[in-house]
Amino acid sequence: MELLIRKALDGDPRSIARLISIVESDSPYAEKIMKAIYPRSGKAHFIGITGSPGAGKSTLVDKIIRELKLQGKSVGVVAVDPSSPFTGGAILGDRLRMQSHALDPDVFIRSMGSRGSLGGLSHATYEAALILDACGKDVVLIETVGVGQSEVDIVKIADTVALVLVPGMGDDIQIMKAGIMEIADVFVVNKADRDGADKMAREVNVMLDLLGERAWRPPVYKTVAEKGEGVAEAVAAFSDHQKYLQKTEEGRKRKWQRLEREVEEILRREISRIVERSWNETKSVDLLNGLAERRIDPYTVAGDLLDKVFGPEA
Ligand SMILES: Nc1nc2c(ncn2[C@@H]2O[C@H](COP(=O)(O)OP(=O)(O)O)[C@@H](O)[C@H]2O)c(=O)[nH]1
Ligand SMILES: [Mg+2]
Repeated sequence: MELLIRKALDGDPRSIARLISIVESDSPYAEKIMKAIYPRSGKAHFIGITGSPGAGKSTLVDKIIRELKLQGKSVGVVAVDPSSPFTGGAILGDRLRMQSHALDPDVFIRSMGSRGSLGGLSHATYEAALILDACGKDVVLIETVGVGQSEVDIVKIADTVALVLVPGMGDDIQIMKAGIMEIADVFVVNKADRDGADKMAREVNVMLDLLGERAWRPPVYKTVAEKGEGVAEAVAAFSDHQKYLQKTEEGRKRKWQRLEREVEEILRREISRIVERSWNETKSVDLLNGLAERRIDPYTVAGDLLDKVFGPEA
């Protein structure tokens, strides 16, 4: 294990992949790995790329990687797709779209399904990003399918959130109701080769006006991801946003919030593990019969169990 961690921290892609798999599988080694890598993390810029399925996120990520590489940066990608455990199809698609970097040792691409807590985004996503960070990636791109909660959850992980929109598609109505306007730091209107991109960009700006004055006014860019057009400008905005966070109170607040949530998430996981173990030891035919026959109620059962685990004072 020590050797594996050392090799990963030195940037060996296969060792990094192994570490992420171990952490993802929730093995008893996961905590050991996270403890070992944690002191080396905290340097990378985490950029969330979110938006509706088909908006062009993976295509865009591919071009963002290219741009970052031109700047001499090393890049890690975590692509999260909730449909993957069942179909695998979407993830294959993501892979294909980022294939131009498949053989590049400086670019690490990882796809994973989303399950577990943190809303739609699994904690493993965040841990994978931390591992990539510790293993020397300058930038970690996190692609999430913008369905429901995961779209909003990305803000808990990423320093900078880019929301990818496309002309038409009724996105204009969608974004307003999803409360997504507030979480985006940069707007990307992709597929600008299609009609309506200017209108879309204007609408976003109007909505940003309605949100009122903010220290960071999210810029709106038009891109044609397939051709790489406009991508350099968007990437420059990501880095402007990072600089903004580094020198403002908002940046510090975001960081602290994330750290708080990290501890809370670990606490939740550990506590439920302990409680579940105790419940599995406690439950019996007698007890379940008692519940069925209403000789005892589930609140009392749960309360007794908690008393047993944490003591009656808790
Ligand atoms: N016309 C056009 N199509 C694009 C553009 N960017 C991506 N696409 C296409 O849109 C489809 C979905 O792209 P993908 O990157 O998989 O979207 P994702 O689901 O958001 O990751 C693919 O067929 C892409 O080739 C663009 O700028 N213009
Ligand atoms: Mg994709």
